[in-house]
Order: sequence, then structure tokens, then C-alpha cells
Amino acid sequence: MTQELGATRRMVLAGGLALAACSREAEAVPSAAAVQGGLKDHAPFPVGAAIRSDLLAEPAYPALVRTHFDQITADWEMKMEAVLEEDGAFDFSRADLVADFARSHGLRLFGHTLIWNEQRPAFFEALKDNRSAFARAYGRYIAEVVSRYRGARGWDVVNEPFNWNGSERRGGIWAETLGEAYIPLAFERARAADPEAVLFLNDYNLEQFPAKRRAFLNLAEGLLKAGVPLGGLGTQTHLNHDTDPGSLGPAMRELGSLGLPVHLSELDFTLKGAGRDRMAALALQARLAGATAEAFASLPEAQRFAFTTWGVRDKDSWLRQPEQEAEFPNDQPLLLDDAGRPKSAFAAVVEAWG
Ligand code: 9MR
Repeated sequence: MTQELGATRRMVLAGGLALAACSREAEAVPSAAAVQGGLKDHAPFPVGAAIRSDLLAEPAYPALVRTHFDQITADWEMKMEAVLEEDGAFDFSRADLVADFARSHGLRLFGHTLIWNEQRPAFFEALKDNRSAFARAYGRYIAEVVSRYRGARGWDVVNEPFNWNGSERRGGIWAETLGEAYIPLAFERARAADPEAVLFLNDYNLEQFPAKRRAFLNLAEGLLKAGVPLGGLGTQTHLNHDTDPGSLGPAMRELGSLGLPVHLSELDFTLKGAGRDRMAALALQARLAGATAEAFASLPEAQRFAFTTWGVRDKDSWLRQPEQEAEFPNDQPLLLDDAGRPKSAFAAVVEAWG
């Protein structure tokens, strides 16, 4: 009996605390209604987005991109999967749509990505047994793509050189055939094709996994010591809405420790794992977005390459593509909602830069 009463009291108390916590959270969440202007108008550094060429034909999308961003990355159009045909021919039609959009609107273009373990084109598979032919084609691929978009502000030269937690390297067909030299080779080729572009090593989970961050920084340091023309570090920053906001400051400081420019290159905050209370999850997301923006803005000025979200509106995100949708439907990972309106997370970013 006493026990039962105690349990009831605990439940009431817990309910009260939850409400209090909710209203405190709601109070703390910046309101998107008051936000003025585009995201880029609030930042003393470039603000980027990944864009998709198929969406450029929509009436509202191009204007939205130009309102909020001053740098663009192609979501997939500049990857081997889009550019390289089975017989080794190049198809730049989709990549050109993105580059032309940047050029005609005075936006910075960021190239993504030259070499990624997840891309195993049939053309290169067929060359695997002939190392020197493979190496020639590898160099030629990088030279062709980088010189076509010469003038791009930077390139993700090598994407995701590690597995998810940094315990192993992930070089795919490139490391299998060329050994670890695939990385220096790629940077040297890219440098020869565009002496001005900032050349990046880019990876994910660097905020959530300090051990991966250290492994990534060790690799970068080794490349610099070897004279490889590595010019910047890309941290994708695919976070979960409930990632500890306190982890962002130390992560950014450490990523800045080599003195290289840092590109926050693929930002989003999935709601995966959130229960039914979307409002609470969006409030956590806003808090985390603010912490991320603040951590990035705290880097020395010369190291703030760009703050880039991976997509424009929630509904354009890779997290809304069928495979992800099956796992967690209707994710809302970005700063603009499905209709292109600023969310609380957007307001929190603006407030952090204020
Ligand atoms: O958002 C991209 C999606 O549309 C593509 O189908 C996919 C494969 O090319 O790549 C997605 O972008 C990835 C990025 O290139 C590298 N980091 C992870 C991103 C999300 O999967």
C-alpha cells in the first residue's frame, strides 16, 4: 500500500518535472518567426548547402538557395557515379548544371568528391589487374574533373578515409590497387590541375567519436609532414538531435589544432531515435544547432572555411530518401522546413552568430 502510494506520488512528481522541463525547453527555443533575412546575412564566413540539380527546375528552390547560401556543393552530380561512364568516358551534364548555377549567381562552388571508397566504378574494376593502367586512369580522372571546374573554391579530394569509428582505414578499390599512396597521389593530381583550390580530406563522426577525430588528425598531420598539398579539413557533422551540445566546442578546437581551414561540410541533425514528441526533439535539435554554430564561429577567422548544410529543406535531405525513410519516416534534419521556412534550429544558429 505505502509502496503503491509512493509509486503514484513519484509518477505525479515525474509528470510535473517533465512538464517543467518541457516549458523550460520551449522558453529556451528561439522563435523562427522573428528571424530576418537569409542565413548567410548573419555569418561573417561563407554559408553553404548541398544542392540537387533536379530541384533547380522547381519554382521556389533556386531563390531559396540564393537567399540563404553563398556556397554550393553538388549532392551527387560531381561524384564518379555521375561523371564516369563504364567505358571511361566522362559525362559532365549533371555536374555542369550545378557549376553553371553557381557561376550565373556568383556563388562559390565547392567540389565533392574526387575519391571515395564507396564508389567502385565498373571502369576501374576492369583495370584492377593492371596497376599502371589503373594509376594512369586514376590520375587522368582527377585531372579532368578538377580542370573542368577550375576556379572551384575547394575540393573534397578524399572522402571518408576511415570506417565509422576510426578503428580502420577505408580505401576501397583505390587502396586495394594503389595502396595507401592513393591519398598523396590524389592530392598531387588535384593540385596540378588547380593550383588555387583548397584541397580537403573529409570525414564523418568526428564530433561524436574522439578516437576517430584523433586518427583523422594523425593522418592529416602525416600527410602535411610528407609535403602532401592538403589545405583543409572537412568534418561532415551529421549529428543526431540528441548529440551532446557540449561536445562540439572541444571537437572544433581539436579539428582546428593543425591550423588548417575547417569546413563544416555536411551538417544535419537527424531526429532518429526520437519518440512521439517531435516538438521536444526539435527543441533539442535547435539547442544543438546553436552549439554547433557557436563552436564553428569560435574558430580563428582564417580557419572558418564554410558552414555547409547537407541539403536545403528538410524534404530534400538524403535522410528522406527511400532507404532512410523506411528506417525513420519524415525526418526533419535541416534548418529550413519542408516549405522552406526557417525552423527553430535556424533561429538558434542566427542567435549564436548574433
Ligand atoms: O546526399 C547524397 C545522396 O543523394 C547520394 O545518393 C549519396 C550517394 O552518392 O550520397 C549522399 O551524400 C553523402 C556524401 O556524399 C558523403 N557523406 C554522406 C552523405 C550522405 O549519405
